[in-house]
Amino acid sequence: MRKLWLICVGLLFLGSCTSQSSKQSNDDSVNYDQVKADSLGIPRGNKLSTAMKRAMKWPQHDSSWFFEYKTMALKGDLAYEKGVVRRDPSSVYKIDGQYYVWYSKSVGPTQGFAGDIENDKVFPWDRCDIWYATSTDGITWKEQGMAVPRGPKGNYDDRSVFTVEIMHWKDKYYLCYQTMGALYTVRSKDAIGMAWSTSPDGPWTKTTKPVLKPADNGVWKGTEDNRFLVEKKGDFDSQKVHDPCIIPYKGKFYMYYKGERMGEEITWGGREIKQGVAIADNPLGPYVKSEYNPISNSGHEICVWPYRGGIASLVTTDGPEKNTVQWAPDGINFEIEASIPGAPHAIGLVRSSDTNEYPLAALKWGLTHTYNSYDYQSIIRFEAYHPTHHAAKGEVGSKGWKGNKEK
Ligand code: AAL
Repeated sequence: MRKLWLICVGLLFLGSCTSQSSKQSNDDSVNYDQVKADSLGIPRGNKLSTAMKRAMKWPQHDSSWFFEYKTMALKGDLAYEKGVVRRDPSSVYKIDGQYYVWYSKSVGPTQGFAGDIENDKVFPWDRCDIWYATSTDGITWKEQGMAVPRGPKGNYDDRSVFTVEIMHWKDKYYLCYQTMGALYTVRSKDAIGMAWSTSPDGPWTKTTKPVLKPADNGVWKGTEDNRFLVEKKGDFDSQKVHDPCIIPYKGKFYMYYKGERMGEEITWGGREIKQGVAIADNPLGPYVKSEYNPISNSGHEICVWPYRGGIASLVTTDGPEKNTVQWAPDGINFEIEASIPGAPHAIGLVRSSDTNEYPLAALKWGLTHTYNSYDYQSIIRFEAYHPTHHAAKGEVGSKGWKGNKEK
């Protein structure tokens, strides 16, 4: 008897599930667009699943933003060197027939935060200076030396200068980069610094003060050096401002950056990371954070380029919208254009190419970095291409992808 009762309850439960799913698979004739439905393979009729209703809202069946890529090792001085960290390459500029790149460089293993943080190296990007290299083919590189060193003891940048970007504007070059002042603790806040020069070979003049700082509206809980314990988390960039990249845009200078938040949590897409933009009238600032910040809900290193009057962005690594290419007609309001399998991170784009040629022209080739071990990273090259078919080996069309190499 008890068994029969349990079976009845089970059947009732199944019944309610079925009626629930048929409720969800209902008519969506309001948004139904026959042309789009044919293109996207959305069934006719009035029984659309939630996934199909969502697909119906996609703007188009367009693969022009979709890419795959391959990576390859660099040669010469930027080939992997044990005991040395070279990471976070800047954009690449072609100047007088030579490609230039700037990057973070440090030596020795990472000890972390458990030991003597006054003398140890807590991260691979701790105790870095900014170095640069040149190449004629983008594959074999010659390291030219240090461009920007850490500041003197007591300065806001005396512990590390790292994750650099370059902007060429009129007759000057501007490097912007992350800075860390001693002591580097788990709760340390950082700042963005800048240096300018009339030549890519320097000498570089640093601004006396940071050009961007974290928001000052979070409150730590207690005194333990623990970044997850907070009374108040504050804005998305209450602890760190990272990965600056400046784009001259609409007669102003848009500095895109990544924020890290005090009390960071894990979301349904991983780390709680967002990006923002700060805007200035002049390259050296002052940079004012946009009222619309944050302008992404995901991402890690900034990778942005101008495209057809707007700004495109490759969002990687963290958050629910990681591994997507997005585009904002106004540099602020981004929409997803494509989802990229395992998108390359820490990218340095080749700024000399015409990024307006087609959506992904900026990504024909560029630099990225790889973890040879937790301690040591090296810079590598990527080349993106636009696949036009998915075909088996030997199948007609299996070589049918359009190369994306620089012309
Ligand atoms: C990078 C960047 C920032 C972080 C670390 C070094 O790739 O996001 O620079 O601080 O990792």
